[in-house]
Amino acid sequence: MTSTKSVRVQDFKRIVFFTGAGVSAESGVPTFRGKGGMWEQYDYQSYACQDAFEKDPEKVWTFNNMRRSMVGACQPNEAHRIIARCEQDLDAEVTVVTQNIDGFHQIAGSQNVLELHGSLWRVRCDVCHNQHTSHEPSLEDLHCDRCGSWWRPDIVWFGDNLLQAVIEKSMRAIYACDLLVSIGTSAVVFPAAQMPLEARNVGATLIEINPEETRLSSFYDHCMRGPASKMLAELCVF
Ligand code: BJW
Ligand code: ZN
Repeated sequence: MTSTKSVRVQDFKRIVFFTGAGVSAESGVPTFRGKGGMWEQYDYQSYACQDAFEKDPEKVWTFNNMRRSMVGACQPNEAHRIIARCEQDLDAEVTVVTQNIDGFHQIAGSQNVLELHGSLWRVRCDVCHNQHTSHEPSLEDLHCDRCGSWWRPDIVWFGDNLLQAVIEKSMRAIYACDLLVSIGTSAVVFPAAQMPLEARNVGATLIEINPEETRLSSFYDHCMRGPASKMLAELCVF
């Protein structure tokens, strides 16, 4: 593994930033796993799968409204801003493939963002296929304005399939990239966990940014151990 000092983002033409909860940690949004993670306090079987929603939609909505308020009170951090600046300032095609549902990449100015696990701000009706997006800190009307059924948070829960169109666009970007930077993901949730590694098959340079080692660290060309904002500031020198 060579030093990242030899890597200049300016030398790449198609860059993918593949992000997880760790990129928003410095904004004050808790990650899912590890110390202080969401799953320490809320077990995913009761809050993050379709069965839980069907059993007790109010409980699942209380959880998600709490998160809307909490995330709504936070802001994107320097890591999101550096990634957005890469899209704006580099002579390269930049794609953000994110597992995050907070929308921070878009708020920071990234335009080419693919959300693998949906959005905290979008709801859908599985009865009449209506959709609604709002940044209200707490969604007041929890029922579809067309047919009256429960709105369902448009988040990809455990056991849900990811949207095929989003997977296809993400894989297209990954198979075309010459640099992939994975940031702040524990790489334990499938199919997302495996996706960055596909970039190896097309000869791309792979960089992992994470304060901790992950189960997939050994597959990366370079690992930068530290918080996302500091490591990205070192990597992306304009
Ligand atoms: C920093 C930092 C700083 C800290 N800077 N870094 C057995 C084997 C294989 C697969 C399965 C299995 N059993 C079940 C499955 C399938 C399942 C799965 O993968 N489970 C695993 C947990 C085992 N997957 C699914 O169900 C998916 N669907 C699917 O596979 O469909 C087909 C199917 C259908 C039916 C049956 C089986 C298969 C869907 C997965 C959806 C995940 N959704 C969630 C959100 C849930 C709801 C909600 O939010 O309300 O998405 S789960 C949660 O984890 C969230 C995240 O996007 C996702 C990934 O987490 P992430 O981003 O990696 O965060 P953390 O917290 O894990 O890690 C943070 C990292 O940041 C750490 O490494 C820190 O070190 C680092 N960090 N500070 C940089 N400052
Ligand atoms: Zn409806």
